[in-house]
Amino acid sequence: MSGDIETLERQVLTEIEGAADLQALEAVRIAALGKKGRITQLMKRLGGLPPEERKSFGQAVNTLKRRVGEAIEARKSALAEAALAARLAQETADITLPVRPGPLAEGRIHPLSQIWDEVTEIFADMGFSVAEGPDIESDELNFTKLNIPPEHPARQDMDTFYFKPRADGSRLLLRTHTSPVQIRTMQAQEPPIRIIAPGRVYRCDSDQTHTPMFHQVEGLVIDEETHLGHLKWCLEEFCKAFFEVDEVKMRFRASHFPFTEPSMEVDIAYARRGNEIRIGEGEDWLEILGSGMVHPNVLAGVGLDPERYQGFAFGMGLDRIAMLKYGMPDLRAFFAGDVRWLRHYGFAPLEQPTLAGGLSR
Ligand code: 2U9
Repeated sequence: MSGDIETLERQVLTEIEGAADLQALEAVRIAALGKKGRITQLMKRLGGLPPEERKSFGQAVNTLKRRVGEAIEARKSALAEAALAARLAQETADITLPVRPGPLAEGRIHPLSQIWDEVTEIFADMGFSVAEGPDIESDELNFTKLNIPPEHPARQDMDTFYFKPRADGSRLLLRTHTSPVQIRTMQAQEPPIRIIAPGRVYRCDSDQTHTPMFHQVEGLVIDEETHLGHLKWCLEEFCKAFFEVDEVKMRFRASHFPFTEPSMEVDIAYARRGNEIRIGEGEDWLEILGSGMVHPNVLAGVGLDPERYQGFAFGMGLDRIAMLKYGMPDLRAFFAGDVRWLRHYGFAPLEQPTLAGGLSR
């Protein structure tokens, strides 16, 4: 009898070792330990044995069951491991290879994201950090702190989207510029400050070159002895880097903003050569940004002594400079979600703009 058990054990263990996959192993398990399996059948003989043999027989079958069960588990792990190793060997990907044609290669970076990265890269190289703030702002931070009191005409000019008034009469609004981010930064940290604030802004306006939501990047530098020369140098360096030219002819035109004094709008020269537009040379002018020295009232409003600190600020429409740089005629197409447009104007996803490697390729 114990000879039978040993033979069965050898047979079953051999079958387990020989099972080539999980399915074959399951078949072996059922044939041995299933309801009608050989080991299960063996147990049924127990009743017919003389009482003195029953105990040792029962123990021997139980030991057999345990060993076979353990062998099956061990084989199962080995097979699962082998299956995983085979799959891993087959599924290796060489991430240094270029993207193959297919849906992945179809993806495009939106021109606005591209411009955002280019501008950030240029100012980061000059030591600016990026500051952010909420899209929903208070009247105080969007206007009052920027030297735009309640009766100021700029409040109307900006075509503000207001929320319903609150119980105390105050109204929240969608920020009309990213300037409140600079106010928040000045309230939170001591000079020297050197930040850019890129983000969405909102004005109730819509035509070929205006959308109710658009993007700005504004910059702010606050330090002791900051002057117009710093502003001019900074914006010239920006324009050369942004338009990827060695020299750029620029014009600083006197202007007016409530938050800067003096204020200047900045134009760059361009020339039309046949179908091509040359930026930085020629006799025609393109307005690209506004700028100025931070108004003393703005400095005082955040608790900075204007006798000790000065600063310069600038602002530009990201969508507008994207249109200029990449020759896109209609701003509304930016937000239409048309893949044909994106395929035409978009950028390759694996090419990040860097000053060393080139901003736009
Ligand atoms: C603080 C102080 C001063 C930000 C500035 C401009 C000039 C400007 C426009 C460009 C085109 C807005 O997108 S646009 O319509 N912006 O001309 N912005 S100076 O001046 C600041 C900001 C914050 C505390």
